[in-house]
Amino acid sequence: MTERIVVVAGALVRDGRLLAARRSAPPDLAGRWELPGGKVEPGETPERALVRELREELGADTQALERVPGEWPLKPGYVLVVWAARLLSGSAEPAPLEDHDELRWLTPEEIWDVDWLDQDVPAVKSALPWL
Ligand code: DCM
Repeated sequence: MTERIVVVAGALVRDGRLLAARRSAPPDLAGRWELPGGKVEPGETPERALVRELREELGADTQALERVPGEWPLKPGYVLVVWAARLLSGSAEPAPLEDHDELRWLTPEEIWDVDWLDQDVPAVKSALPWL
């Protein structure tokens, strides 16, 4: 059996803007932008993993809303899935606490102004209807 590690990322939308996060590590990904998220742990649902990862990485309380259709290969054995998500009322403002060094809330016109990770480009395209 081939292990398949699912990485879940959030299309976190507020007021018609999408949150983009600039990676600070590892060196080959640093400086590129991504939808924030991380690996789903064994026994964890993607929705719970996303909420956990966004709390760890951004210090924010979020809700996973619905799956963005599609899945995208990362490195061998890894696949990226995306959920639309929102900030819960009363959440702290997202901040780049770990893994990232800058955040931007992008309007639809600004979406392609940042240097997205290659594998995130089709995921971001698929998330545009949620903006
Ligand atoms: N990853 C990605 N795009 C994302 C989120 C993560 O390509 N939107 C990749 C980067 C890592 C792996 O998934 O190789 C695990 O992510 P992390 O290091 O954030 O747990």
